[in-house]
Amino acid sequence: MGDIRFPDGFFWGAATAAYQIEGAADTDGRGPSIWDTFSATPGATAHGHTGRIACDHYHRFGDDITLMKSLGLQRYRFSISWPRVQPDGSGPVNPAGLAFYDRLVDGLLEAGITPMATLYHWDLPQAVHNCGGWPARDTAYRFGEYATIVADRLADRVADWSTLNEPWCAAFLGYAAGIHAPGMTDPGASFAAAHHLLLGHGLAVDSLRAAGAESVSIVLNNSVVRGDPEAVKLVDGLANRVFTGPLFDGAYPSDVLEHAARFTDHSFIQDGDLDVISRPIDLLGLNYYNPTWVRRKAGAPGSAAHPGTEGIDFSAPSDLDRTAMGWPIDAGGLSDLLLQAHRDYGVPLAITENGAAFDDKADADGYVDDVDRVAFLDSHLRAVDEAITKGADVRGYLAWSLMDNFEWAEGYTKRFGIVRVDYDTGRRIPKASAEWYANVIRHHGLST
Ligand code: PNW
Repeated sequence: MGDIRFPDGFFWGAATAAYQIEGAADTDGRGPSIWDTFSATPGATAHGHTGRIACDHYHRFGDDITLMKSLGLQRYRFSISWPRVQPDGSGPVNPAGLAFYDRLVDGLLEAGITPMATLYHWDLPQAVHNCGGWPARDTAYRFGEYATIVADRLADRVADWSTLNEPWCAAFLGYAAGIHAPGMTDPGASFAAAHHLLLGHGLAVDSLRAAGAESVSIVLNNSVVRGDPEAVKLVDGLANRVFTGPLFDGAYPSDVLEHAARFTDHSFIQDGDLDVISRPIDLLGLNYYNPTWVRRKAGAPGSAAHPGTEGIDFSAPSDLDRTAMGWPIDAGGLSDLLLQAHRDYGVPLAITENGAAFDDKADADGYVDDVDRVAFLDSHLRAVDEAITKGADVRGYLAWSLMDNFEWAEGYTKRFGIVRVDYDTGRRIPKASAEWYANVIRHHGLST
């Protein structure tokens, strides 16, 4: 081994999402989102936790920027809350909501941190859901209009934009498995949702271009699928190619269409949609947590998030270490992900999320010596280096997450932050992993 240095210009940062950190759910005219409704539904989230207060980043963003600066972060990826900007998801804009993102962006720029804005990280305005949500075509047009509002306001200062975060989660965890908002279990609706998310993406690309955005991307959580070739092909289709086919080839793969025909007649796919969806993008953001293992096994229930996978077993090898989410740790999957994407899509890549929840033990001062998280991040950065060495065009790395936050269905019970949040006082305390990461950034690499 030896020291690892990353390419010149490779960027370092951290990521968050609006509903997971902002709180201030009723403040300054924000409208309700499907996550407010879902998290208020008994049994939907751990302990009934909600994002109503979360990390109170809406009020503490100034201190959070100071913290980012002290860690040496070069970039910060955040998402914009659609219902804060447009409380009903269409019609009147909420000036106070837009003004928050003005303050955030100006503060970041003043601190020398490059903002990377994501337009949609799952907090659909409830009013849009009430009109049909993502299974309805109109939602894509509303999203395109919302994108214009935000881009017209911020693109003079924000160069780097993503349209959607992980449309797979939004469509299939939200509408098929029902474990994310809006909590539906209707596979047909999940395929329609996926299509309208993609259409909304394409329309938002046009909005962003028209406003002069410099770099436009989408963030996917492509699965690295390992196991029996036949099962791998099916799950790769349902997790990855259902999105990357339309985005990069301008067509749905025929095997995916055939499989989905068990649940839908595809009548939501209209002439011209694929042209909009396949608009060129500048960068593909990839979020990586773990691979997916699949094998044929008689009687296996399959995965509700992958419609029609009865007879496939999704369990990971039992010898792998796991995070507090129960997710297997496999850093090699990150090199595989990057090399596959490099080979298949021909577009520059960035890691827009990577990280892990562990059972953090805070000392009396709130300090967490998270050696497990340091080891996780270290091994995954080595995997990024390996992919770059083998030719993948990877432009940067963002840790998930800057701070502990509302982990969706898991509420506040799972901590992904490199900074601890004391939810009683709101205090932020950098963990050992934050100090380690600051050092990685300073050295632009790792020492062995
Ligand atoms: C991502 N899955 O979510 C999200 O972008 C973050 O908001 C989230 O906090 C982070 O990963 C950690 O969970 C995912 O079940 C949630 O495959 C679930 C899955 C994948 C990604």
